[in-house]
Amino acid sequence: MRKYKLTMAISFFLSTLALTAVAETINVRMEAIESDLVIDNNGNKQAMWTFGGTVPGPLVRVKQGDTIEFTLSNSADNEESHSMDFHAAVVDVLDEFSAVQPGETKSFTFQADHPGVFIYHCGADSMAEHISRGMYGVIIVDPAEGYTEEFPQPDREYVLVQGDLFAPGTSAADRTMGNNWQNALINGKVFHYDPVHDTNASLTLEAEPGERVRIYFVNAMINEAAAFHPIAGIWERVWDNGNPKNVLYGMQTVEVGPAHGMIFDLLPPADRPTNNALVDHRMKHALNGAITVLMTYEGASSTKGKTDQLILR
Ligand SMILES: [Cu+2]
Repeated sequence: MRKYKLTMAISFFLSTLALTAVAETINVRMEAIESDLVIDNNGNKQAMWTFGGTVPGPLVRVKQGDTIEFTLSNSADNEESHSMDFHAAVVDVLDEFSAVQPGETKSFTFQADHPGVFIYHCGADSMAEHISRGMYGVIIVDPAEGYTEEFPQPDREYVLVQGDLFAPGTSAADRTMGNNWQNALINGKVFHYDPVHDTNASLTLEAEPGERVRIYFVNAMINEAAAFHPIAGIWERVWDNGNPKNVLYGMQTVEVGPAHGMIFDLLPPADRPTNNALVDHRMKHALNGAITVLMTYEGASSTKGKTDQLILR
């Protein structure tokens, strides 16, 4: 009995040591940029507000337990105040998440204690306008225990962020009420990865037959949920909020609310080439931009869905 207790104590000590030993401090700097951005596959532009000049902003990826030292700079050339709201942070909304005036810079620190896939977004007034003009992105917090049988290592990983596109010049009040809504954006563009509905689309997601394809899906739409479904497939597993403890099996359509994220795994057949259309099954969203084609075939790109190719630009 004593030996058992001692073993337990040692293994607890070692696991604590392992957790603390790998925790790192990560520096993340972003600049708020207000500029005209291409919002479809045809080169059309609209006045957007961004973190770092892209929609979505840069992907932040850390490990559970890591400390993030974040700095937001708001150029004096900008007209708006901006702020940063990391959904992976437990802090003070009036302190860390407060607005940064043009010409100012602000830093804060938080520890990423919960694993998962989280949105980050600007929370400056009017939040509806700042988010729907493109001020959002994704932070992935990988679980401290790494991959397990219940949370297996994927062969490919893609990040898909769904956002709104309103008619140019739409006021904050109209955006809040959903007026003048025009399109759904996937990673910043209408039908970004869908050459079927837009022949100008040059990108698709790719995988080899039989690979485990992991989608980090975040809904950045300000008012509406996304009903995420893989046409001609079934989500083999889904993790609500991307937390390995929140697993669902064999799902068809999963509702992802505004400002929420989930992990979706797809296992395409190993013995034939296949295609899936990853859609928001809400037809209003799908047919106005929220369809993504995943092509699975032998000889697929060896870089898409790997290392720095999680968000295809
Ligand atoms: Cu903003």
